[in-house]
Amino acid sequence: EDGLAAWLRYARVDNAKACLGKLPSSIVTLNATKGLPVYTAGQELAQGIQGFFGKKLDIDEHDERGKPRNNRPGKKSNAVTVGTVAAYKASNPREAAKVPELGDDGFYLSVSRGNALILGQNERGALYGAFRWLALLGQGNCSDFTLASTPDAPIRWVNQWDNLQDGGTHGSVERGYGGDSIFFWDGYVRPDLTRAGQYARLLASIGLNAVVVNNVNADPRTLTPELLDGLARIADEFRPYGVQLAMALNFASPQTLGGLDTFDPLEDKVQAWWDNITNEIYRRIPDMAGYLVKANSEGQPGPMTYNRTLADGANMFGRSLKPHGGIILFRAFVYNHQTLNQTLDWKADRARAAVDYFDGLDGKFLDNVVVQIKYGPIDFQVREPVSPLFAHLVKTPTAIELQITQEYLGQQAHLVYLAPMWKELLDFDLRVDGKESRTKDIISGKRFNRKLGGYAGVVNVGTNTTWLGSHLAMSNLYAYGRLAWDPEVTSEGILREWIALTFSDDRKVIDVITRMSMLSWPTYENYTGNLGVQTLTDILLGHYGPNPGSQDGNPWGQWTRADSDSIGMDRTVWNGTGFAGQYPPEIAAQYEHIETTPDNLLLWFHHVPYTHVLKSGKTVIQHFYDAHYAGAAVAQTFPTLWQSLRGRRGIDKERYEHVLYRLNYQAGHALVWRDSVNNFYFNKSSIPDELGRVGNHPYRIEAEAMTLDGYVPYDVSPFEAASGTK
Ligand code: BDP
Repeated sequence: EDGLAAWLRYARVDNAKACLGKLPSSIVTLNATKGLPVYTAGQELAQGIQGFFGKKLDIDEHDERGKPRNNRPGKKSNAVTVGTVAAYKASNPREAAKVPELGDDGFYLSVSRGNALILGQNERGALYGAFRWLALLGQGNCSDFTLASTPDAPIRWVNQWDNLQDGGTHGSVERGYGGDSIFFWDGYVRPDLTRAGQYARLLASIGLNAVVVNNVNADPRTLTPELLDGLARIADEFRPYGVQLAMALNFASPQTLGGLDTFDPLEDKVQAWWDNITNEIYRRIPDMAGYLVKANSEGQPGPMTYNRTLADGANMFGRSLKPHGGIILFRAFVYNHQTLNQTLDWKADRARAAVDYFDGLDGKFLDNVVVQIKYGPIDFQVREPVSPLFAHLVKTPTAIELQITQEYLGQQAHLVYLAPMWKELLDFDLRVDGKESRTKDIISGKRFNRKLGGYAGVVNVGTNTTWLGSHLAMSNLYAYGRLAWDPEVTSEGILREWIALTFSDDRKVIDVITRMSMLSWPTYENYTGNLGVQTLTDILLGHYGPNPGSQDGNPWGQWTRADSDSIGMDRTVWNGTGFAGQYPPEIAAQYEHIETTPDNLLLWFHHVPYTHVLKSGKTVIQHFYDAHYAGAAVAQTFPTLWQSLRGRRGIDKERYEHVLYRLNYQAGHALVWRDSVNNFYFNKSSIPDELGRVGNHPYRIEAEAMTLDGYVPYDVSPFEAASGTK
């Protein structure tokens, strides 16, 4: 098992025999066309049932009037029928009338005594229904049931930060930790796109419906004819799975690629250039989903270059896409990384940027523009409050941007199961107009009565057979899809299902991996930066190991403002940057005061002495020391827990070794984290650890004390990240 099949292994289930009598004996597809989702659904059902139970089913294709296309003799009675509601109506109007109303992409699934009916509101809905049933069968659940399910939000997209070419500072997938791009190589679309199709299959199986295939830091060359032809080939690989292709654009393309003397969004020739290129794209890819644009952010060009508003910029794309039914996801991640400087301006605060820049723009966007907002106001940290921008855009559809690739969260070398964090963010009640306003209901469109909205997940899979670089990290992709479909499912429920399908439904396997995974986010938070101080990682380069000293004094501005006696970013209105005031009044009031701010966000909102006493009765500094020790201690238990699964069903040698290697590494790196962060704050504050642990590690063998052939000691910067500076 190399991970390529992920949760779609279709491995034999434990009680296969018990199910045999309850399974259909054939598959009927309604009006299926090869290369489209209903056809794919038939194939998946055959493959899945054969894999799970060893039972081979024939596929009978029925035409648009419900008549068999291939009249096989000896037709069996029990069948699983799969198709769209419309196709079912044509052959079976009376039964079809009983099917409950479904929303876009929804499905109806009814299993009864060896017969199954899987109907989609559209073609891909049928495929989603087939995959849902297969997920249940794969857990050994072959009981009768009826289910009608419509996704909570229409936008369930994946963002890939793939570069056309290798040689960027981070290789060919920006913030990707699973190898090179599966789409691009050497400036072109790869000749062999097998992996693109396999990826689409995984995404469809969890209800995801579009992929932005190139980096948000977009290369204008994406729009050259050769590249567009290549993108059309990717779209062809996606189509059988109902996954649509979308593209990230570089705002300055009319100038850099098109040779115009401007990219001002209000110039007619610029609009005409985009209209034309958009037509060119749709000529090749008629079902293209739309665009994603990062503008005026981290050096990227945008409308503000010409003193135009962000709405002027977004609407320009909206206009070009409109005749084709496409949508534009315009990112809210707008901030000026050059002028933000805390040393010059005490009130400078990157967290404020999104609301400040979008202020006054609500209602000014065309109806096919969606604002894509990172979950927190800064940047994918281990704990952030929900972005207040969700509460400001009432007339404008929004999507939440989550990160499946663990950029600041251990880069897949650390186990961090993210569903519990996402659920907290999605469940958070922003109290807009004093009414219940949960993030999930804002983005789905329910709260403000909008049609569009949803989810964008930065996934960044690569050519590695494990997709993300780690087998266990795949639970995050699985959870992302399941939550985008239905944010009510529980983190633990998702996990148990994913484990059963990825490894096996062996009770112990499920329990142990669930336990480790559910512990993993709080554990990582504990050893990398707690109390809302953010992940104390290196900020200027890789965003990986500990480097608390790099957090302050640079314009990228994820600041802790730690000095010798106090720490935390004062974001209050009365004395700080005013960020707390960007929330609706009830929430603003809560964050404004130390007493009502939850401890886990204390240092996000307030600047306090190290000796400040928390609700728990501990001082901030002692909590820091203790939490880093506690987190690192839990990480030490992961390898042992995993080892208890050795030889269990589904835990094959290849994956066992791969996972064990990473967990051992994590256990070690957690100690490095613990000691660097603790030493750093000990050096700053000079307040000793009550338990005498910090700065005192008698059991450790220091690297500089070893005699090793071929190794040379050198000075490490920052020195706290090393032992004795070496
Ligand atoms: C930061 C990443 C950077 C991205 C940027 C973004 O470090 O690689 O380009 O976000 O989301 O987190 O645009």
